[in-house]
Amino acid sequence: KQVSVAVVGATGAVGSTMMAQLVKRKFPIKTIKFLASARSAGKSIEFNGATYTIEEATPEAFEGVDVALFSAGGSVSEKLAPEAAKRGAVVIDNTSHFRMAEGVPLVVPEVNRHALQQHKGIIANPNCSTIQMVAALAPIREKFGLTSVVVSTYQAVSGSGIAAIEELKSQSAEWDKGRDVSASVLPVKSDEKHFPIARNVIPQIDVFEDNGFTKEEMKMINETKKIMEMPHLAVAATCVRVPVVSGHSESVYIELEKEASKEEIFEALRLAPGIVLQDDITAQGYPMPIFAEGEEPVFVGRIRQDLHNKKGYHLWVVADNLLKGAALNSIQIAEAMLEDDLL
Ligand code: A2P
Ligand code: 11C
Repeated sequence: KQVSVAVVGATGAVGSTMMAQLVKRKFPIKTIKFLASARSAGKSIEFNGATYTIEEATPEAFEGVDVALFSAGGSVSEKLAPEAAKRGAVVIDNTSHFRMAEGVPLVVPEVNRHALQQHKGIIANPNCSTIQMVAALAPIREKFGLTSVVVSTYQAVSGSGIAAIEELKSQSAEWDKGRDVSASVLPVKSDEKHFPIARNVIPQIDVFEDNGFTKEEMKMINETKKIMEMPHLAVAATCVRVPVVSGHSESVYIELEKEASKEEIFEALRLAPGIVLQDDITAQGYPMPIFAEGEEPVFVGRIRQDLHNKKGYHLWVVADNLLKGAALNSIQIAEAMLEDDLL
């Protein structure tokens, strides 16, 4: 079966990665169109050796589309995803807008593929930092249960879009100026203050909520419970931006229901789809973002039993945030829907 595809936000960091994934994975495309803002409409875009003209994302643009891959910001999804769904397209939305909505499946195929069956036209792709964490936790939960998760993240600037990548690059070029380098994007474009990310780490991703956690931290907390179907799971997160272009890293502490040996945890991860166990401390073998960039799997290493709690384990989880964290997971959702006759 071949399907008609629309990529919304084709000029962005995630949109362009989605296009590359469609080609790489040989997604069965009947027709494809590339949508962005009015600013880009009329410009050319290359795809699989051919040149296409970018169109403005309007409700009518979704006529005849089978699957619409959205990555143009929450407000675009809010306005246009229902319009696309109304016209018969299945929307796979990369923004946070619909993720927690009742009736919208929030899916990492290796973890909760079955949730796709309940879709009503819109499927949400989780936040990048959530995807890689639940992908690593699900096979462990399967065998040993899970009672709590405490995560600290080290997130790459590409999670914040092309402007943030440019900012890190230009600040790195201005390195000698030290703390006087100019900043106007990170931590949050719309927030009052901006700080350099070169030579720095910023303990703020997205805006603060009333409870003192940031929106990114609350996404990790709420999305993890929804995807794992564990509404009472105790989850806490601290999300931090680091001067890495691509590849989010996470230090994750988990508590299990049952005791497990390190070898048993290794075995659960070795057998899990989409996971690469990279844990050989005798040879300094552990995941790092420079090696995860451009790669599809979620890499897990530095696995240690806690010294005070035998049911406690520490893990280090790294993945390319634009691939498994966004574009690849979206395409995998589309592939799963095709296989399961949902498209
Ligand atoms: P455009 O290039 O026309 O502004 P990133 O997160 O990497 O900055 O990418 C954002 C993506 O969302 C871009 O493709 C951008 O297109 C698109 N976008 C932004 N605003 C709109 C809008 N109002 N309608 C459609 N697409 C939009
Ligand atoms: C970041 N996780 O790294 C964010 C970006 O909800 O899809 C992804 C925002 C989202 O900045």
